[in-house]
Amino acid sequence: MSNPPLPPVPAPVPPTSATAPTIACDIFCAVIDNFGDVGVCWRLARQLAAEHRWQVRLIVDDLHTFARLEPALDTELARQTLAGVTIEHWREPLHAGVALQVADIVIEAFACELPPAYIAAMARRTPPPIWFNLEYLSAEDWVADVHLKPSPHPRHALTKTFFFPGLGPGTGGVIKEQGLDAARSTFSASAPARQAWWERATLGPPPSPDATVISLFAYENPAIDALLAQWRDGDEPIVLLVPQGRISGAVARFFGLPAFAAPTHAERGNLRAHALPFVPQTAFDELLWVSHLNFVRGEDSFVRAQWARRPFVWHIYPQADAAHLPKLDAALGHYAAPLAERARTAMDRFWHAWNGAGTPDWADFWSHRRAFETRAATWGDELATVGDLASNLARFAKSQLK
Ligand code: TRH
Repeated sequence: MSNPPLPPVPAPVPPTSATAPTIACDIFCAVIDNFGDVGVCWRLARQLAAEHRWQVRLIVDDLHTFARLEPALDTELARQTLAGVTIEHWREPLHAGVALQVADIVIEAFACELPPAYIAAMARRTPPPIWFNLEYLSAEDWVADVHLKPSPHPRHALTKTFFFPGLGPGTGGVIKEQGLDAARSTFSASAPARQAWWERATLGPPPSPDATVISLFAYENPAIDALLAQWRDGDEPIVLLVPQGRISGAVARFFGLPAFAAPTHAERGNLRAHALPFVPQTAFDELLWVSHLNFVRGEDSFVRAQWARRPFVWHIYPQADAAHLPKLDAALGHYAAPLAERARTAMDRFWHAWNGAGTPDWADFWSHRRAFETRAATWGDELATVGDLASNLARFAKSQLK
């Protein structure tokens, strides 16, 4: 049987020569670990190129990690163009962008420290570039106070502006492409598109309508065993979708398998689990859209889960000295605030249990499913009022260009 055509996914299109970009932007990205650093930068680069018509160059130190998100990338090339973005392999310590061409806008992602030679070239440029440090996302209140604050360079006549993503007013917002809501609606309204997704991802038909579909993208997590057991022993059928990654080993152990890699399926009691391949970033949203509940992590998948307008559980990136816990609470402060007390407490407990404090209580959490679904939709509307990160950044940058 041939698959019906899929709806468009929100991959921005490159600019055409008729609308030649006029603003040049360099984004520097150092991959610390996992996929979030390059995941955020790649999304931002594509959006600035496609929707703002900027001439974007993305300079990344780890092309192998990048290629997991964008399989069209050739890891052997020093320079290539994809989706209207020039991609350069950042080879430290000497490489600093071909011929030290300094763009109008320079984005240093996540304090990755620009090469000194590039900074010197920035200082020689007239006028100097608009220089941003793009920070990690945090929902904490102080973010709005420091967003867009300038910091003069200690030696050069350059100013770095701190750009803080956030979930509330006065912050930089989070990334959202113009076509994202339309793509989600089209996909969700199309039974053939969803059917094709299930056949492609699980090599089988969609689950029965009474099943609760859950996606699981997480770091290693000691709470997983209790949760898998509760799903197995629960009253409702659960279909679990597990993209290959750091939690796959624990799922394999639960089912007594040597590994849990696509296309493995496993079943115990009321739990049926599918191992999924890691897909290109442009296909990741569909996993969130076919699921009733999404477990997400880090930064970029956390944001995509919010735009999916479905209930989700966040596995926050763990930091030393539990520095991540205030960030978890700050996010809950925004997201869970309008819920009735019992639902809010259940969400709070479950998110904390998933982040190391206590044992998750699935029955209690999911008894508030309808309230969570309603909140997921109203939260999407609220978050949209902050404006999308790329547009917020572009507007500020243009206001600074002389
Ligand atoms: O991978 P992450 O944990 O990334 C990060 C980094 O660890 C970073 O150092 C840290 O500071 C930051 O989190 C907070 O989680 P994240 O941000 O959700 O990135 C995952 C990316 O992987 C996201 O862009 C979605 C993408 N993805 C795919 O493209 N295909 C897939 O199949 C899956 C499961 C994910």
